[in-house]
Parts: sequence; structure tokens; C-alpha cells
Amino acid sequence: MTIMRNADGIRSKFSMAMSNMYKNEVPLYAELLSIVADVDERQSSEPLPKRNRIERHGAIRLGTAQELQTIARLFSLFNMHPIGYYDLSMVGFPFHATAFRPLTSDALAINPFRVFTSLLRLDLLPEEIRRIAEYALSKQDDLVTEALKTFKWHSAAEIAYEEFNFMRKAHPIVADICSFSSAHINHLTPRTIDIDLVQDAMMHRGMKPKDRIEGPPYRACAILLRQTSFKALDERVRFDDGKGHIVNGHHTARFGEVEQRGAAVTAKGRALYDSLLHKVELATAQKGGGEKIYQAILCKGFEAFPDNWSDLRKQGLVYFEYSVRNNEFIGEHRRAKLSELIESRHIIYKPIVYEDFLPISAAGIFTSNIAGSSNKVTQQTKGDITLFQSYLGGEINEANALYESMQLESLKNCRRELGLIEI
Ligand code: OOG
Ligand code: NI
Repeated sequence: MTIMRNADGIRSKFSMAMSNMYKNEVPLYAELLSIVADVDERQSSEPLPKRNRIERHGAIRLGTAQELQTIARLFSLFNMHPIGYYDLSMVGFPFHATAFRPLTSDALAINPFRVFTSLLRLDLLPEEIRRIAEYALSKQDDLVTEALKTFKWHSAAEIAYEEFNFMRKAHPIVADICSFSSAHINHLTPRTIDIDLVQDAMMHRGMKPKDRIEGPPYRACAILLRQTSFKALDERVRFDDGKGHIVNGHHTARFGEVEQRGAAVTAKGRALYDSLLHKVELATAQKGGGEKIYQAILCKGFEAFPDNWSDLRKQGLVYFEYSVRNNEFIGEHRRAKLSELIESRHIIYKPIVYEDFLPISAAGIFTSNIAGSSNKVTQQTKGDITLFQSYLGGEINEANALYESMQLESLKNCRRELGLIEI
């Protein structure tokens, strides 16, 4: 227990230290934080929960199984565990990923810091690229001792400029992963309550946000996750020219992102989300046109996703946390059904926050933040969760199982408090 509590404390310190480091390294990120604070203050009628003011997520890209193993051990000290398997090969990227985050409501309430952690799949790279990548990765630091440095930026590359450019042509993220002495944090992401306003503000200040807010459209009942970012900085990096001379090159890797989180959806809700998004993609591909047209098609498409909490609950599309509002006269209701207790306002409910990521959105974020990264080096293929888990040395938690158990736990508490026979 003490260890767990301590771990939560360490996570808070770590996420704060990381944010300070990133503010120094990428001043535009500090500007993004101030936009979010302004927007949220203006848009919120009541004080925001403490959770909203602390940093939310970051991302890191790894090259080898050993690195993943070390990172998993490091994060477990912060009470962050792998949740969800994200197969990026389905969008033609040679990566798979998981998100490390706290598992329980208590730990999330203290500090919900999460890190989207992707791992390069050397097996999906063309032979020639794989050879250079393997060679470059074999020279990287021993991460057991260098764990914290993992998140720091390196302004000198470890490979020759020519090799860098060769890899970059195949896929810029492969070059990003393989060219430095260790990995680096590539973005941090605060949470806002109004991402459309933050997007406008970024545009206004000339911060060059990406064109598209990823995820569902604006809704009265926010679901899942909406994300946007300012584009990665073009940074000077020193390279060896292969003949022992230094050349100045450049690389785009580090950016800042912002997110708005909504309700966690059930498997049924997710299937509906995926199918609507798919239809929107098809319609957009057919129609073409810019971002305005995409947004219009998106909003229209999502009319099929109920947008009030009552219907979302009745149709089993969203996970809820239930609580007792009024336990008077409950003796008369001991056999009452959940729907009746909700009707009579003995029990109230609120949506459970989605704590995870979305693979299609993640691909959109990846793509827009590395110059020239529309090229795909792999054919669409299947993920390999077994391999990923063998590197982790343990199983990945399934996000929906966690939401489901939060919901069940809240119902159990209601039942106990109201002395109900069953609900
Ligand atoms: C990770 C992109 C995924 C998100 O917010 O979906 C991500 C990356 O660019 O390395 O962080
Ligand atoms: Ni992100």
C-alpha cells in the first residue's frame, strides 16, 4: 500500500519534471499550455477538477525489445501498466504500441499521466532498411542505467547523414527511432474542455496546427478522444558525413498536442464508432475537398450515434459510474430495478472518462508530425500482440475490461448502500 501510494507520488513528480523539461526544450509547448489554461478558464462555469490541470499524456518511440522491457519496468515503478494493444500496421506503419497508464480510479484521480509507447517492427521493414536500422540500434545506450535520459532530446545523431536520409526516405519515423543514442519524448499533451477553441487559438497565434482534429466530431455528449497538435519543429541535428566530418542536417520530431476526452464506449459503442468513421472516410475519399467538407461529412455521419446520456446508457453504448443520490424510503424499493431507481432519481450516473488512445487518430498524429511521412513502408498486415507481450514479459491489460469493472463496482456499491436484492 505504501509502495503503491509512493508510486503514485513518483508518477506525479515524474510527469511534472518531464513537462518542465519539455517546456524548456520546446517553448511552443509552454505557449500551448497557456492557451489551454485560458480557454478552459473562459469556457468552464465551475472550477475544473484538479485532474484537468496536470499533464495528461506523452509519447515515445522505441527500437528494440530490450528497450520496451526496460521501459515497462521503469513505468511499473510509477504505477503505470500496459493497457491496450495498438496495431499501426493496419494503416501501413511498421509499429505496434501500447499505452502505459495507472489502472485504478484512485490512481487515475491522483495523476492520470500516460505514455503512448510504440515499438518499431523490424520484421516489416525492407531488407536494406532493416540492416541499417539493426546496426544503428545495436549501438544505442544500455537503457537500464540510462533510463531517464531516454526522454531527453539529442542534437547530434549517431549515424551518418547519408544513412539517415536513406532511412528517412523509407519512413521518417524509422529514421527518428534509429538515429539517436536513445529514444526521446516526442510530444506532451495537456487536456482541454474545448478543443475547437484551442485549435482556433493556435491558428490565430500562427502556431500551425494540423488541419484536422482527429476523432469524433463536436458533440453534446463527448465520447472517446479528440486530438490536434502543432506541427513538429524543424530542428538542427549534427551528423557525421561518414568521413569523420560534421555536417548540419535537420529533423522534425518534436511537437505539442492537445486532447479533449469524452466517455469510454462499450464494445458495441466502439463498433458503431468504427463503422461510422469508416463510412465517413469512404464518403470523403469519393467527394474529396478540404477540411471543411470533411467536418461536414463527419458531423452528418455521426448523427447515427445517439447524443444524449439517457439513450447512450439504455442502448449500452457508453460505460457509466453509478452512485446513490437519495437513500430515503429505500426499504420500499428493495426489489426495484436499476431503470426504476434511475427514474425515481435514487440512483444517478455519469460517464466514465476514456483513458486510452485510438489507432486511427494516432496514425493521423504520427503522419502529420513528420515531414513527408505519407509514404508507407509496409503492406497492410496483422499485429502481433503475442510478440509484444513476450517483450513486455507480461500481459497487456484490456481497456474495456477495466471500464467494465469500474461500472460493475459502482453498481455493487449502490446495491450495498441501498440494501437492494439485485440490480
Ligand atoms: C505517437 C502518436 C500517438 C496519440 O495521441 O494518439 C499519440 C507518436 O507520434 O509517436 O500519442
Ligand atoms: Ni499523443
